[in-house]
Amino acid sequence: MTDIDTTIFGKIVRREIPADIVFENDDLIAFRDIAPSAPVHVLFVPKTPIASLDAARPEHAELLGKLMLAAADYARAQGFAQDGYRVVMNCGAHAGQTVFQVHLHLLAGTALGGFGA
Ligand code: DGP
Repeated sequence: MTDIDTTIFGKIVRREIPADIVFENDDLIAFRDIAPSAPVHVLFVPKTPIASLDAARPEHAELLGKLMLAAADYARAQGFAQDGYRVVMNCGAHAGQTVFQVHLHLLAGTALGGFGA
């Protein structure tokens, strides 16, 4: 099995564990983070296995673009674009990546201090 299949996010895609899913299409799924760092904290996860940004290759460019645009579309639709929001992708141990399937954090709903998720 490959990355997303063996991660907790694979279990969410397969509905083996519950999650507050806010968006899904053939390419990706988005759900609320279990330990939110902001009033709004949603994770955007591609369904194609990619362990981290370091494992991304040119053939993943379109999918990663779709991931960014899905987060932007969601933020706009929810009314966060006017005041602003943050997207973060952790890569590897020093960034604090804990789930080894690429995912984009969307943080919104308040003025975000400092930098990071
Ligand atoms: P990162 O540190 O960038 O790998 O972020 C992983 C995030 O995944 C972290 O903020 C917590 C979240 N997370 C971990 N397990 C679960 C889970 O079972 N459900 C949900 N909704 N989020 C989870």
